Amino acid sequence: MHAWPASEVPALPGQGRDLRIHDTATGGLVTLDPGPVARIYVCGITPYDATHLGHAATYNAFDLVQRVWLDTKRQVHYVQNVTDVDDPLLERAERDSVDWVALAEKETALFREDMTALRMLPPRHYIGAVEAIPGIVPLVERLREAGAAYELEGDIYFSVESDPHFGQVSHLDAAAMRLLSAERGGDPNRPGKKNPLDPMLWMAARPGEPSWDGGSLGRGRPGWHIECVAIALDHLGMGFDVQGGGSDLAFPHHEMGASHAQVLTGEFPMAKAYVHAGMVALHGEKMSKSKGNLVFVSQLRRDGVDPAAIRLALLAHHYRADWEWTDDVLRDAVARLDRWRAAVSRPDGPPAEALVEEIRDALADDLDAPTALAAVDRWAAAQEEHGGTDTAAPGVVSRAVDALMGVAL
Ligand code: 5CA
Ligand code: ZN
Repeated sequence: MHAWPASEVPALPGQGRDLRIHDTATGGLVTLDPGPVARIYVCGITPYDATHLGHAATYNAFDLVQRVWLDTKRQVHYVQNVTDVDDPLLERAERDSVDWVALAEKETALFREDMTALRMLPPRHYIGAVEAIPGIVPLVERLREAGAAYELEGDIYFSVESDPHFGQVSHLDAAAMRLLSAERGGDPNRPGKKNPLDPMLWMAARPGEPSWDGGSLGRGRPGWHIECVAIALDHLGMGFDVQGGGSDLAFPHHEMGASHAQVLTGEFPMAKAYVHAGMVALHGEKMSKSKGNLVFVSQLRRDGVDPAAIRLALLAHHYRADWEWTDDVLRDAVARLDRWRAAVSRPDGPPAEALVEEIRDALADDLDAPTALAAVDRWAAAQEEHGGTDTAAPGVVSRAVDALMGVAL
């Protein structure tokens, strides 16, 4: 699949910082030390509805990761998937009497437009589940040959007990895992499973549903976790730097994915940090396609909201916090954008070197965007109050805000 165009990332004077970030698996901050090429896998959308602000907030967090690394002069190998075949997509297509392929293509196209408008840097590889099937089948076959997978009425399940490290991403107890598994795509109550938590690797073809040739697995379609593992191992290999997504993916998705990969390769861990963004709510409840309490990026854009203001609204919240979208959040962001644009549109201003370092320090410290915004606010306030004589400063501020946070002033 093709991704979307990259906005330019201006080079900044001085030195970037190594990223320190919260890792769900260890429960603490880790300072990542990627080689010259940092490797990150971020779970992509299931394209059955338009991009909402919760999605945008999560992708904003990982865009910051990429920008902090680029500022250290590293290359970034960023991979993202599109879950372009899965139950929720097929159910929505059925409900709306539309072709599931057309629905996935339409919503993926809209996602690309939203990401471009928000200046989110694209992944180097943007891979759909369907196109990944030829790589998924041999992995499931290998798991079965290794005794880590078993068949139940034609479906193939992964045995969580085959991974001695199972549980080390989310650290939940069995009861909590069981609850979340039922909520998030698992089937803990299906009779005949070895362990209720075992996730499906390959679902045998169901009447009226799309299916693909699975070699020795028979016709069917892939499970959700093996999709991301196949794409990540194919393009990044084991031991990559960051596995990213929203906090609702920590269990079961990232736990199961890590187990699949660890059993397949015999290596541990799959990723050096499992990074999870908080959930954005609307009217007191997590924004979710299934509940329908959504604010769409594309709707805001149609309403004439500047994408840079949407981006500032996201950046005003720490990525790990759960927060609520309100009209005030957007109003504050629009006002901040106006203040910043006025401040950088003058021919000179207060010196900006220290500000660039403050933004770098804040973002390298677990992506603390609110602290970075506060630093820019102080510079803009000083500009408004007494101005300055540094003719380079307004340009330096614009470039820093764009390079490090994707906000075009
Ligand atoms: N296709 C899978 C991942 S492989 C999936 O979870 N798709 S999704 O469309 O449901 O979500 C895409 C990303 O947005 C995930 O990282 C998810 O955790 C995140 N996300 C979904 N809802 C919210 C929300 N309300 N707030 C923050 N992030 C969210
Ligand atoms: Zn995923």
